[in-house]
Order: sequence, then C-alpha cells, then structure tokens
Amino acid sequence: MKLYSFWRSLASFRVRIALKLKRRDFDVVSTDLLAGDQFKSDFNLINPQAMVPSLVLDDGSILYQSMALLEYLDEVYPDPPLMPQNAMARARVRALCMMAVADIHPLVVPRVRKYMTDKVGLDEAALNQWIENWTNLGLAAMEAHIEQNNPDGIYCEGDTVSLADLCLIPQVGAAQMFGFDVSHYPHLSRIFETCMSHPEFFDSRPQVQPDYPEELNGR
Ligand SMILES: N[C@@H](CCC(=O)N[C@@H](CS)C(=O)NCC(=O)O)C(=O)O
Repeated sequence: MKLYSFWRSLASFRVRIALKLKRRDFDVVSTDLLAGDQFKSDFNLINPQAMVPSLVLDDGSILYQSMALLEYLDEVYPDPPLMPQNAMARARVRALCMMAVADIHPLVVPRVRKYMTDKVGLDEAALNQWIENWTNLGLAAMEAHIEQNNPDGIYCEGDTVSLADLCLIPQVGAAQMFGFDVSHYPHLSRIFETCMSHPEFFDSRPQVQPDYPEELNGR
C-alpha cells in the first residue's frame, strides 16, 4: 500500500496510526502541502479534493477521506478492532471522531488559513487566534464528552483503543505544536500520554515522518 501523506497533516496522522495498529506495510509518498503539490494536475487522480491522505491499495485502487480509510482498514483487517461492539459505545466513538474530524480540523487546514490571510486579511496574530479558538472549542467539547461518558476509562471510550483515539491524538498533538496549553483538559492530556506510550501512535507523529523538515529538528 502507498499512503499519500504530509508530515504535518492531521488527517494523514490518523491513518498512519491505523495502518500501524493493523500491522500493514505501507510506503509514504510525501505530498508537500506548503509547496502546493496537492494542486498539481496529476494529483487530481490521487485525490480530486486536492488533499491528503489518499491510500493506494496493492491492486491500484485509490481511497481517500481519512474516516473512510479508517473504517475500511477496520473492516478489512478486523484485528485489533477499532470500534466497540455495543451500538451506544459506537455512537459515542463516532461523536468524538466527528468533533475532531468535522468540527475542528477543517477550520485549521492550509486552504482555510490561506483564505483567512489572503482574502479576509487576517494577520499572523489574528490567524493564530482563529486556530486557537476553534481548536479550544472542539477540545473542550471532547473533554466534556469524556467527563460525562467515560471519566474512568483508559482511552476515549472505555479501556480499548478506538477510532476516537486515532482522531483525538493528532488534534491534541497539533494544539501542542501551535503552542496552546492543553493541560486544562485533564482527560485529553491523560489519553494523549497513554496513547503516545504505544509505538503505533508515537511512530506516527509528525516529527518522525520522512518529510519532516530538518530545520525543525529538536523543536
Ligand atoms: N476530510 C478530509 C480532510 C483532508 C484534509 O483537509 N487534509 C489536509 C491536510 S490535514 C490537506 O490536504 N489540506 C490541503 C489544503 O488545505 O490545501 C479527510 O479527513 O481526509
């Protein structure tokens, strides 16, 4: 399999974790979103939305949209399962996934940031406030969800890793990279530490990707 990915891409981070948890071999094809690789004409076949991730299967089929990839991998490679058995628990997992994937992440992606600076006229400080606002609003809701539904669990839902953790961890990692204080989210901070103690999560983080910029090493 080939994963079109970018070191900083949170959606790619989710899929890297899933591929590792499912023990799949995959090659990373780096797509430099800052250099505009996603807008090259031949990339249209890989992802018509000009985004990463895309997953190219061994038979050449191409899949995109990170949630579709996560669910595909979980269905085709059921061990270890990343969705609970119980319908209520599955609904809770999906709610957490959507908070990250649909309600935080799309507001902070490069195309939106570019629009906010180039078309709306935000300066760097205002852009950071924009990112911090939507990130905090979403993380606070995820923290509240866990406090209400699963305050004593090890992971987002109970004591087993689920797709909710795969969606949460990149978002918390990004908040830290942006320099936001996540310590006021005790559940999220604890789940982040726990997940990062697993190699499948730790080795999927942006800082160890082959295309991570050398000049950022040590930061
Ligand atoms: N909903 C999509 C979002 C994908 C997405 O926005 N990816 C970002 C990187 S994390 C991207 O490729 N952005 C390109 C751009 O904004 O120009 C998914 O989950 O796969």
